[in-house]
Amino acid sequence: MSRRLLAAMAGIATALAVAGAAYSQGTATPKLKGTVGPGYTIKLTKSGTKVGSLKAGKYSFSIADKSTIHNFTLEQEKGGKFEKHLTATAFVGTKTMTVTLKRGKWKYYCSVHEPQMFGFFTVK
Ligand SMILES: [Cu+2]
Repeated sequence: MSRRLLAAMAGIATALAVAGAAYSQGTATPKLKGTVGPGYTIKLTKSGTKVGSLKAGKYSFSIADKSTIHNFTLEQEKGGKFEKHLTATAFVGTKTMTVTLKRGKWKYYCSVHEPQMFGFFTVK
């Protein structure tokens, strides 16, 4: 391999690294915190405030599941079909995942005790 080609490849690698850093800085994923249990309670907060309305986009969900009888389920009720158990019923601990929220009405709940444990928020 020629020196010239090596130099060109190094230049491309540097350009890609710089572009990657700029990209990750420009798209900091907002963090949401979900808590379920240990009692019959479920909540979703952003910076300590209950989530009521959010802008559409990617969010990092950190779910603290404090009970073996509850789960944290997220569902888009209007405007889409997303439905997922972010934590399983038997699971206890914290799980973090990224979810893309689309415009519509969303619900979070424990699927075992849905009539008692739920909340809503709107994505605009
Ligand atoms: Cu439950």
